[in-house]
Amino acid sequence: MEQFLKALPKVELHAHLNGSLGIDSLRDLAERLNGSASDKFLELCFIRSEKDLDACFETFTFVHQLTSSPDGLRYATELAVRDFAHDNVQYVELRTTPKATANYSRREYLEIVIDAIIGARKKYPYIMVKLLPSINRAEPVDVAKETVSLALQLAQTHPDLILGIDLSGNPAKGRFSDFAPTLAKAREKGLKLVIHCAEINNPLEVKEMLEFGMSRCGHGSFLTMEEIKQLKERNVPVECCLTSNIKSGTVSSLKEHHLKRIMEAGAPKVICTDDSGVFDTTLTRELLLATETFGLTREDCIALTLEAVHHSFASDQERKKMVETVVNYAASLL
Ligand code: 6MZ
Repeated sequence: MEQFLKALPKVELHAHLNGSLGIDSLRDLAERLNGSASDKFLELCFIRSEKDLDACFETFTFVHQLTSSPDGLRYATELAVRDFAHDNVQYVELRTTPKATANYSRREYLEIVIDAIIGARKKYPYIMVKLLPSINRAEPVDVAKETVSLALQLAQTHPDLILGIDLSGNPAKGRFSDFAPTLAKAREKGLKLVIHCAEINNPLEVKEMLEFGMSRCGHGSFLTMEEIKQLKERNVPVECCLTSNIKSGTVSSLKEHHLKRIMEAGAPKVICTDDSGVFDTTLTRELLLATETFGLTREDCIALTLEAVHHSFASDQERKKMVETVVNYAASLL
């Protein structure tokens, strides 16, 4: 099964750029920037088994140190694409929060990432890469407004690259209702919305988010059966990130993972990594965990991949190409 899943041309729809650098990439990045990589520092960039969501958000601050310069950010973007390409991912929607440091502005942050993606597309032509700028809900609303405004401007020059906006960050911080008008503006102007929703237990906020609507729901760990049915009616998939949910302690065990309830309800879902670096996983591994835990077959994994193609924000032509690649792979196994 593992070999089959590794070779499967996979589709990744929920991946945070700074969380998606595997150990080798982090070492390459630290060596390039600092001449060497201390094992102690690299250890800080990974979650062990804390089962603590706040610990996850602290972990990102270590990776962010390596991407706080233009060179670090550019190389990290290329390495993240490299890691997905090596896992035989044929399409990835990378999300990232534009940051302002002493070395770049939020606009420059996005321009650097865009340039790096365009460069990486040439180096790894097998993989299609898209970009979803993220709003960090722990930051002020004015920052969110700037992010949406930049995304809209840059989407004009890169319409095949910037396809939507993500709302993420520590779910215990900030209020969705404060960000809703800014998200609504992004949607009105044509950007898709992916929203981290029900990652922690906050029924009132989940209700607000579902009323507001979204193209895909990030995590959904605390959705009730009623809410799962609502998403099914609207054809909104839940982006299920198994290892992330276990390591951050929002789901108690793989067997208890809500992917089971979602599948039983026949509701749409996609399997994703979230932060393949920080959580030390790959999309191959996430699919393997799903097969081992819920007894999925090869055919189920192919169906899941086609479902991910369907829910991606790729163009019709790109989706057609992805379907063909998956179908050809399945046919080659017969
Ligand atoms: C919510 C998350 C997340 O944007 O610097 N992020 N937000 N829930 C999660 N589940 C564990 N995992 C990552 O990538 C890292 C940032 O993505 C968000 C956090 O804001 C984190 O700082 P970028 O590329």
